[in-house]
Amino acid sequence: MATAETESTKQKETKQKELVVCSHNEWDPLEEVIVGRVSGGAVPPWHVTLQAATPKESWELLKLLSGKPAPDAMVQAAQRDLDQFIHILQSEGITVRRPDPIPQTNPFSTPDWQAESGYNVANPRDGLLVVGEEIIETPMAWRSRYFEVHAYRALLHEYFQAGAQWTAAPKPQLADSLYNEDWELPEKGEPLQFAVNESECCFDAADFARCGRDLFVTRSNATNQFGIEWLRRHLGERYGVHEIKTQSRQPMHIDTTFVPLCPGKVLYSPDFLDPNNVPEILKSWEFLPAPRPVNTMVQMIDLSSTWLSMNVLMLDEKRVVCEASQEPLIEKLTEWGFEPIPCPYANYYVYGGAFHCSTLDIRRRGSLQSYF
Ligand code: ABU
Repeated sequence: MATAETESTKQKETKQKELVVCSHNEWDPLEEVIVGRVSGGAVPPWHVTLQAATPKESWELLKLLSGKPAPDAMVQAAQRDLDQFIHILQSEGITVRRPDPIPQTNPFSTPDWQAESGYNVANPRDGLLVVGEEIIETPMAWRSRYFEVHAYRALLHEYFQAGAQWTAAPKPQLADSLYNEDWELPEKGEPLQFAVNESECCFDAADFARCGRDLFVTRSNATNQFGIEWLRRHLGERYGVHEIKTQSRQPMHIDTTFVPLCPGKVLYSPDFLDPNNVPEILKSWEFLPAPRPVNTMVQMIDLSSTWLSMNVLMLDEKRVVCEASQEPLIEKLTEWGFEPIPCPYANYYVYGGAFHCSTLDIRRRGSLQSYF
């Protein structure tokens, strides 16, 4: 005979099954994920927000190629890596969904400004944030990304029709006054400068890491305090939003600085984070220093820091998809008790992301918990 306890467990499981969007953290067993596309992408138009987020060595080429379609050879190489990644996910029993192939190469304008082109739909992690059963469109700071979310509309409609909560943060105007046009790369040890000020609310979802009832965020060249405060108030008292101070001179997304792997363990970049300078709440967590990245630069243009090496995707508390050539990281993760799944992905980096950036976990099996 079923006890009251098993009945209630069964009810919970049934409820969980019905939730089409449900992801509370970065490590519960992954069931459904959106994976980005590389076709139809453009080299992002030159802008101070791009300059502030990309290696200095890439600036001249980025200016030269500004707004042009991504070269074919680049698309094909990235597609080969992407196919392998998708194959791994599907072989692990995970449902893979894709954005619509809407070309991002056309110019467009708003009443306030014009953009030479869009960017790409390679990184769903930036424009959409899943917190529990809610999916939130984020107010991204790059003008080239203003309409990127349209590639996800069909999926958003489907998730909404199936019962998900769908919200859009206030759409910013992205007026000229938002940008600090005189941004300069600070010398090592100098105070950080940011390409966006506080005149409008903006944030990228990839500046947030989710650990159940607590989220961690970095102020960056895409996320300002206005954006952080908007999300804090929106989520309300059920959640804590804690700021992680990055030492990156070009901060853009928390997932190359601070990557929670499972309850109590976080992978961090020793260049970007001082584990002695983190919110008090994290004091009981183990900080695992990521080994120095193996140089994987295969394309002429580089949009990200080398710490994309640690931009891994957890399939559950153990299995972790890592870039195949990052052997020191793979070795360390194994030593720390994880089960790395290597996948070549260096050709994708030119799209500005790796496994975490290029995915959006829609559903992970688990419930809302506090880990602190
Ligand atoms: N989109 C992730 C890139 C972050 C970085 O350049 O460190």
